[in-house]
Amino acid sequence: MTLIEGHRPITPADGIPVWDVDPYDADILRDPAGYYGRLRELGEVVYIPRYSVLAVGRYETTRKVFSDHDNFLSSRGVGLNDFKLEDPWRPPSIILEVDPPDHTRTRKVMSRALSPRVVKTFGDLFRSAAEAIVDDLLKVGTFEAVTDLAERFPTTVFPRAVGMRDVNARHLVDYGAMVFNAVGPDNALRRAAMAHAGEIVPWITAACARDRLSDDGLGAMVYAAADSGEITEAEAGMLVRSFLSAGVDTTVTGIGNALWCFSRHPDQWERLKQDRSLIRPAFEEVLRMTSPVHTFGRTAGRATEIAGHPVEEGTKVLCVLGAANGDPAKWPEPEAFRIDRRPVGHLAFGAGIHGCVGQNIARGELEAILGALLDRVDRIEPAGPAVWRPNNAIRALDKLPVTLVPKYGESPWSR
Ligand code: OVM
Repeated sequence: MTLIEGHRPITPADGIPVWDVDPYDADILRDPAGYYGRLRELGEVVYIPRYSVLAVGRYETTRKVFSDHDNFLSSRGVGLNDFKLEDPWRPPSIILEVDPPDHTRTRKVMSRALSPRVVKTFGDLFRSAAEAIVDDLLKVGTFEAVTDLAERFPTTVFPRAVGMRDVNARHLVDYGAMVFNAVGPDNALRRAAMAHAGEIVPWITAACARDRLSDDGLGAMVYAAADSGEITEAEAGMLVRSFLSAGVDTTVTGIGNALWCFSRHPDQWERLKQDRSLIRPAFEEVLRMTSPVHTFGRTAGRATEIAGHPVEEGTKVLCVLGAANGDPAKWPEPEAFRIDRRPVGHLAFGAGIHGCVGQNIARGELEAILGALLDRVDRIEPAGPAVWRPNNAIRALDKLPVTLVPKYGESPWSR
């Protein structure tokens, strides 16, 4: 037998539905609702022969597999490639692509750096940057929100929060595209993203060194853990790389998707204008509705089971977070965007020991953007069709033309 995408072909247990689909087909990635629905409908777990993987998309089962780090490993990669059989494209992440007990030590350092207490100190930076960008955009009124707002804000504030001395917004965004497309198959998307590797990877690696970081940012906090002997100097550099891998594309996508939701659901923007205490719940609903990270995988580290179906050791399991976040068995009227839904337990940040360690900073960034918009903007209107950008792991927009209609009496020129 030949190796398919670097993992061992499996024989699925009898009773597991076989589905001849390519989850990484560009049309599915652009508009995944039908794929999500069919995946949930077919069963608790399905077998996809094209990649010789299992896939789960019902809420309870997806949550269970995704958080069961004893049976379903991260150390063999969270994409289609099994790191035990094939070399990864870069040295594996020491927080994402690792299991306990190694994971426990690095995770502790990152949770300290990204704790609510630390994130709070970035409040003024996030607010002033959000206000300046929104004021700027109100001067033109109509603009392309992916580049001019969704990419611009995180690439302005995040390198400053990390304390990067070298800033290259384009490289940060392109590196994110590489990291997230890399978990998919060797398709055109992955190849196109990887085409930039020769220039970007060395730039990223260099930017993570201690002397390329200020002494008052998140990077310095990680290097302080090296000084105290908790981690090595090399590990500190690797953890800074994780900030740059996971912190840019995800928040760019969160902002873009939030603007997409509000421009398409003006009644919910009205509701938010009436009640600003809904800013945070509204962002959680954006995350549930759009699942910025739509799919991450795990590898069965031993013979186990999913919903009573036997699973052999070495099996890759796609956890389709986007499908779970739209499961009608969990979420009443899942396709309705309701900012007061308070979707506790959504899987957009994952679940379990690998649950997003940066979720507080992500919420802080979105709060700043939505707050600056609420202060100034009466309506967020579509100014053309939204275009989605297919990515093997991220559900993000490629183009989102919008018009911001200022509140009466709110002139950016007077500021
Ligand atoms: C990392 C990493 C990369 C991508 C995603 C992520 C969502 C982490 O390099 O540690 O978490």
